[in-house]
Amino acid sequence: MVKHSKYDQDNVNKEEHKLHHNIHVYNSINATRKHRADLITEVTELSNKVLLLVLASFELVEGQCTDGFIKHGDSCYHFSHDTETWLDAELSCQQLYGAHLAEIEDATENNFLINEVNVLGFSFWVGGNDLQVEGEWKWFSSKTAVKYSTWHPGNPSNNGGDENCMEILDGDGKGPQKPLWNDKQCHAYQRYICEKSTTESEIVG
Ligand SMILES: [Ca+2]
Ligand SMILES: [Ca+2]
Ligand SMILES: [Ca+2]
Repeated sequence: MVKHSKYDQDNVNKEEHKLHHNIHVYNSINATRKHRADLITEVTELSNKVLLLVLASFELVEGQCTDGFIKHGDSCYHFSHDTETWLDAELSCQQLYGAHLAEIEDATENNFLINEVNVLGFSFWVGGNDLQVEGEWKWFSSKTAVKYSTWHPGNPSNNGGDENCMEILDGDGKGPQKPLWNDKQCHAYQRYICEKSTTESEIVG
């Protein structure tokens, strides 16, 4: 009887031990699962962060201007050293840089450009023209009407009936310079300002 009871007790102990062992195994499996889930979450968060960093660096590259261009607002500008007729200036902007002659939308953009023109001390072609209809000034690339303007007093003058292209005057080098716009004969040779959006990629070839 005692022996039998001892046997039972041993069995009970064994079962209890097994049970504890199983609970322990179960708990550790659960802990491993949780650890794994935590790890996956961590890795996911980390790769999201890496992705954001990569995107941010792309944004940085995209928002910059290529060599020879100056950034202002959402545009990059190139002030040429060579001189061209107005049409060849536009073609140079397109073919060399994937850009166009600058289009001046507002006072902020104009102020930025005339400051640069003041420093450089030359007159520059920009994209305005009235080639299609005399007196109707349009921007070449966007084909939009010239709304904001800072014409030199008495201009556009259409002197000789043949002034259809827009330049930013260099201020004649007199006193405090204040470059203003002038209409000029399109076949004159001038430096020129190219403009392209910071998000446009450079056209090669
Ligand atoms: Ca512009
Ligand atoms: Ca004209
Ligand atoms: Ca004029």
